Amino acid sequence: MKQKLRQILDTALGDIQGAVSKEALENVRVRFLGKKGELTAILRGMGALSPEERPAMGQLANEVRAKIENALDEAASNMERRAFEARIARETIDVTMPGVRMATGRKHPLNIVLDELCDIFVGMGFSIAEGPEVELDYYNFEALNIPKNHPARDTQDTFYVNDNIVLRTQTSGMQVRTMEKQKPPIRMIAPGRVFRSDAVDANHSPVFHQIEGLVVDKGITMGDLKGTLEIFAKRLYGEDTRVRFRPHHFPFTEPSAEMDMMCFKCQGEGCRLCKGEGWIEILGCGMVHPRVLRTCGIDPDVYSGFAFGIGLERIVMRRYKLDDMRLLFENDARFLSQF
Ligand code: 2NM
Repeated sequence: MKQKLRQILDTALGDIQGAVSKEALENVRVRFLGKKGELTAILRGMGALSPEERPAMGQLANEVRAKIENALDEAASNMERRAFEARIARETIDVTMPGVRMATGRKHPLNIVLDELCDIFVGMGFSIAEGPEVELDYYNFEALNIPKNHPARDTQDTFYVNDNIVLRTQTSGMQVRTMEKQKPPIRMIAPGRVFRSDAVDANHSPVFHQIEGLVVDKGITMGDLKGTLEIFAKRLYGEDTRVRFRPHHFPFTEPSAEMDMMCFKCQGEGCRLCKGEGWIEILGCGMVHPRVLRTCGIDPDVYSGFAFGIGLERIVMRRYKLDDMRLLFENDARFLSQF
């Protein structure tokens, strides 16, 4: 029996040493110490021994049991320690490694210039009004004295959602809304995205941007229009900038004009930049038509006003010497990351 116990101990210790997992250790425990285990069988057989043999053999069996249990415990805790060490090694962070630079976004060139234009007007006391890009026919055309048969209303030029709703072709709807709910004095600009059914090429896009402005008060004259827009041009292009006003026609203003600035490259001589004109068109403007004022609830016998509309894309293209408008809408990061 002594020999049998020693053999059990040797086999158990060998198996424990060879065990590579918790499951393997548990199998060893069951095989030797479990209810039907080999050592358990020996202990049960003790009853057959003589009373003289029993104490020594009992002690030996208990020692074997204790050794196996210790070996199992030790192997289990070794396994846990090794797993923990492996995890620590795996999760080690080298705090001396150089950092990974985060890719930060940046302002789109249209927004760089838009923000600048807004700053200029805010600096002159204008407030900013934003509104819907999907607009009622009434705000986009009707209230602006654009008659039903006007070519601008043609489906060739305007995206219609239905008979009454369009994608706004100008931001003037916000001017109308402002006049409807605010008593003069009014000084506001409405920047935003507008839509016209144009084919895409280097100088056209069905989506583009405008900043339209409106001033209404008692005694506003063409002199206020010219002074305000000349200051705007000088703030944007420098104090040396010269401007001129050319007669024009818009249904919503009377009289109407376009403002040009003298070509900064040829000083009015005519060159490639200004296409031989000597002048570069900056914006459209005019005195708000009395009919528009009245439609919006403002008495044209008491108040007068001027309005203007500035196309953003052309200013941006000139500023950054872009020869193709599509660059502003294709969102190619190689282009945009230069700003
Ligand atoms: C332009 C040119 C001239 C304009 C007029 C109005 C309103 F609502 F007050 F009548 N808003 N914007 C206007 C005037 C727009 O764009 C070239």
